[in-house]
Order: sequence, then C-alpha cells, then structure tokens
Amino acid sequence: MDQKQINDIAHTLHDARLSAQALPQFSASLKDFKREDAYSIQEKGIALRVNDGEKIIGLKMGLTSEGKRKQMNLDAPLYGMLTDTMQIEHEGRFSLQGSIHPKIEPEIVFYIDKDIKGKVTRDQVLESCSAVGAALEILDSRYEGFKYFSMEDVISDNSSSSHYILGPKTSDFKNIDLKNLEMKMYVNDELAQAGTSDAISGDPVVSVIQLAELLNQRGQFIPAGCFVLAGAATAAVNLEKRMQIKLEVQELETTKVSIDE
Ligand code: 0L1
Ligand code: MG
Repeated sequence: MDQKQINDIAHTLHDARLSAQALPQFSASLKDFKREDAYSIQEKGIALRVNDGEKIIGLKMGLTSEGKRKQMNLDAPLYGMLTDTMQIEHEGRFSLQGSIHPKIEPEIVFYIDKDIKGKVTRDQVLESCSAVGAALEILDSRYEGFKYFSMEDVISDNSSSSHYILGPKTSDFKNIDLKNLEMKMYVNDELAQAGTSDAISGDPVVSVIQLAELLNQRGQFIPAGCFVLAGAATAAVNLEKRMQIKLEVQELETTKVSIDE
C-alpha cells in the first residue's frame, strides 16, 4: 500500500468518526491489505487527532481473550492509542451523541512510570508500574454493523477505540494477585457481565508484555507516564441512554459512568 492510500483511508476513518457515519469495511475491496499498513493507517489517524490538538496519553490492548477473538472471528491481540479527549471522568457522564454503535467493557488499567521496551518479563512490567485500577472502555467501530472482515480493518480503525473511564488508582498493588480478580460489571445495579482477570490474556500483566512486543515490531515502546488498558475480561455490552454502569473489581476501587442521550 502506498502512502497516499494510507493517508486516504486514515482521513476517511477520521471523517466517519467525526460525522458518526458507519463505513463499509476496507478489506472487502482491498487486495493485499497488510498488518503493517493497518498500523500505519492507525498512526496517521492518531496524527490527525494530534493535529486537532489532542494528546496521546495511553495505549490499549484489544482482543486479549480467546473467547472474544472467536466471537469476532479474528486471530490475534491488537493495540490502539488513547488520547486525552477520549477520557470520561470516573462518575462522569457519557453522551451517546456522536457515537455510531457504542459498547462498554470491563478492563484493568496499568500506570507506567518507566519505559517498557521490547521483550520484558512479568517482574519487569510490575517494576515499571506505579499503580493499577479498574477501568471501563467504550468501543465504537466506524464500520457498518460493528463487523470486520479482517484484523486490518479493526487495527486501521484504532482498534475500535472511542472513550474510557479510569477508576481511582491503587498504588499498593504488589501483593494483589492481578490474574485472579473477580470483575463484575453492572447496568442499573443489575449484574450484566462477570469474569475473572485471567480472561485477559491469562493474566493482564501478559497483555502489557504483549503490547511491548507488538510496539517493538514497529520500533516503538510503552513510554513512562502513559497508562495501558490491558483488555476486556468479558464480552462488551451495548450502550443505551440512561444506563448507569458500575464496574467492581476485587481489591480495586469501583469505577462508574452514567450514559446520557
Ligand atoms: O478493546 C477491544 O478488545 C476491542 C478490539 C477490537 C474488537 C472489537 O471491536 O470488539
Ligand atoms: Mg477493550
């Protein structure tokens, strides 16, 4: 794929997001759509947002559970980039206006205070983290029907990133078994999804290790000062107006958001 095609697809996705209009999937008409092209489109799309004044402050891993990969018929974890304007405050309000078909999912966030580069161990990741927390990710695909025909479609679309809510930080986490935490997401005080944190790559810390490896393939790394959403522990729930969403994660503090029209 040449640079013009990369730029054109990035602009088309950028405009689809701003106008909340779903698009047909690119891989339906593109032959030879490579994963590295898809990450180049993602980077160009983020550069357009930075050009509009947004700051990259976090990263996300997606498709971290085998169940979710099977459900979406996709084969590997992927990553996306998160900016400051995608953040909704804990206990804040999210408006459905401006979204196409948003969903919400329960995650764990890691706050990184030392660069994480290349192949690293679990202990190295934990030493590079200053805090963890419960987090909610709001996904919104820019493709019709929230469907992909390939990994390349979804990677190009910044891995369906839309918004996120970070719960209060827990800095004293060294004695918490991060791969064995019960996670319960409630809608209007009724349990909607439940799982354990090992549904996230077997261990959410492994998700951070995999992110460092994926970034390394593009000569990049997880920089100090950012945060990482490690991936979802359960299926996502479609968002509707007047929903009150609450995420309880054992040992961590509760995260909440209210959904407006
Ligand atoms: O964060 C995620 O796991 C989403 C990645 C892309 C797949 C999807 O849109 O559900
Ligand atoms: Mg996610």
